[in-house]
Amino acid sequence: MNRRDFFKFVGIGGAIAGVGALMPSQTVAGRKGDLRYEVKPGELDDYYGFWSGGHSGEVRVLGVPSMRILKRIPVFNMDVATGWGITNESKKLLRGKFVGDTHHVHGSYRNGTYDGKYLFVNDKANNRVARIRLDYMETDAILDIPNIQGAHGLFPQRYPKTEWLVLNAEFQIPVPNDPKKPKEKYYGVHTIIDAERMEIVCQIILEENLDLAATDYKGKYSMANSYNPEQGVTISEMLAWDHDYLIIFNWEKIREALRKGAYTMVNGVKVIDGTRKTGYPGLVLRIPVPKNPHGVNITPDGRYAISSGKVDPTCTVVDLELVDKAFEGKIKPEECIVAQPYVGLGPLHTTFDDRGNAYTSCFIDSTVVKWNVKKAIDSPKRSKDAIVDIIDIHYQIGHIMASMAETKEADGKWLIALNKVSKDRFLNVGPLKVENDQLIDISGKKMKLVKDEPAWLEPHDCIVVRRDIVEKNVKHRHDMFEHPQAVTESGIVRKGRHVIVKMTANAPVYGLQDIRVKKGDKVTFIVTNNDEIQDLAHGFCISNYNINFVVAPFQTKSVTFTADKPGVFWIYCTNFCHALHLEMRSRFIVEA
Ligand code: RUQ
Ligand code: CUA
Ligand code: CA
Repeated sequence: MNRRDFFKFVGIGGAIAGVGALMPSQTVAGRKGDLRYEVKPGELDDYYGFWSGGHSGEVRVLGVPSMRILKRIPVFNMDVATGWGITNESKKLLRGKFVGDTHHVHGSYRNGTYDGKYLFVNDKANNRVARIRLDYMETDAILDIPNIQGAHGLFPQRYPKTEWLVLNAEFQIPVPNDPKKPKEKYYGVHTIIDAERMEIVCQIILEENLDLAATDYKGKYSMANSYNPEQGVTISEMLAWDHDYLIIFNWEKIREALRKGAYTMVNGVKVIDGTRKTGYPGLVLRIPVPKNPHGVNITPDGRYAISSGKVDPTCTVVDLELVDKAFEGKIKPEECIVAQPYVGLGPLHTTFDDRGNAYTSCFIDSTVVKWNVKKAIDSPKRSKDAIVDIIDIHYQIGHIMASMAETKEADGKWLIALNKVSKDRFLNVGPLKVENDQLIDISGKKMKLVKDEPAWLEPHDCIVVRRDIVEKNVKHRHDMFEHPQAVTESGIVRKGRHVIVKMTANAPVYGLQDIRVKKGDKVTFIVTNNDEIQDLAHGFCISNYNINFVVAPFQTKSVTFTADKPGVFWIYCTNFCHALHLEMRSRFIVEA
């Protein structure tokens, strides 16, 4: 036994009897646990993986199981390779904010599974929500959320389809944000967003902070774990109580409060009171769970909500059918808890297979713990009886996600462990090392680690979506006239001191060879790639003018700036598009 295993054994202590059943020598029953994970040259992956990019501000698309990175979708960041943040179109969405922190990326749903239409992602840094269109895999809307800080848990409605999104505010603040307010007047906020219009429907304020988010499979409830109902502003205050809450929001009551006008307007948003004493009746249910919980995930059958202990080594299983009764006042909130299995130290998130098993990430133990939900319900609270298998990961796991696990079509094939620390798993690249996303085959009884994948800071969470759901919706070219200024014929229009240059890009030429303006003119370039050929992007860079973007097939982008430097400036194509790509250039002549 090596040192690490020794410590683990000591840590698990009394679990040794349970762990005995997990010894590697045991034969594997049931499904084989030997899924194909090598994707050979020319072959395609079985799943699209969508990763939040953490404080890089982006979203990444990976192929699973190869773990090849296929695309980086700029969202809250500036991306020079695509020109995101530089063009008029992207500036309009970003409004000058290029710092983001994407934590939770989720797809839009219909009937409890992904419909392949949109992704949604939060920005914890600047309190925004972005929507990505999956047909182009590009960001198409960004919504600023007032009255909140720490925009964290985000989840779309799963049933009957995604009309609403919920967003949890992890940090409590005064609403409105008045610095004179004492901390007892700081609130957590549950924001409801119209997913199609990307508008705020309303906000519910309460004393508790709201961390991770989930919605049920019936369109009735959304939820949040709260680790700071104490309204603490220091770490010791946040750890003061021996229990915190899993909080459930009743959507019928939210709609009722809106209909009855039971809200006040704060910064243009309808704010409903959800506080303990004066809150709208029947809207919020607080289920006590052990100290400083993390995560809330719903079993694919829709029956149970599971929140992890974080500071406590258990998971808490809440029966959503009992939640109905608790809202009706027939039982107490704590009576909704049907199991509390011991899983390990530092449990954070839970994911699922299609065979009734849950997989919980344990940060401190650096393990993934597979446990059976039914077994946990039949076992005494805090017992280890429900544990089926434990696997070491490398190291310090945060999020965890199995293929299709956030849908009713969970398929129990692949599991991703998103590990915060890689230590010695890759070549040393200096003090700031990559993270380690590990691919685990969960198709058999025992979990099997098959791949390490370095991940640049800081992929936070992911979803793994069956290829057939997404692939059919992804387009090869833009719908050209979706952009109202799409250029079919090149030309220059002068309106006083504003020069509007319309240009086509068609390999290997731009629609205009020379563009002449006067120093001090305001210049707008509108560029449309009207190449019919698939997969042929053109770049548009103006030398020494700090302008550089690409236009995908049939896409239009524009840029407006002041021609403040006289001289001859070559406009050139940055994206290798043709044998004469280097000759694809035009002169931008700024007369003194
Ligand atoms: S939280 S590591 Cu931002 Cu997703 Cu749990
Ligand atoms: Cu167009 Cu290179
Ligand atoms: Ca607490």
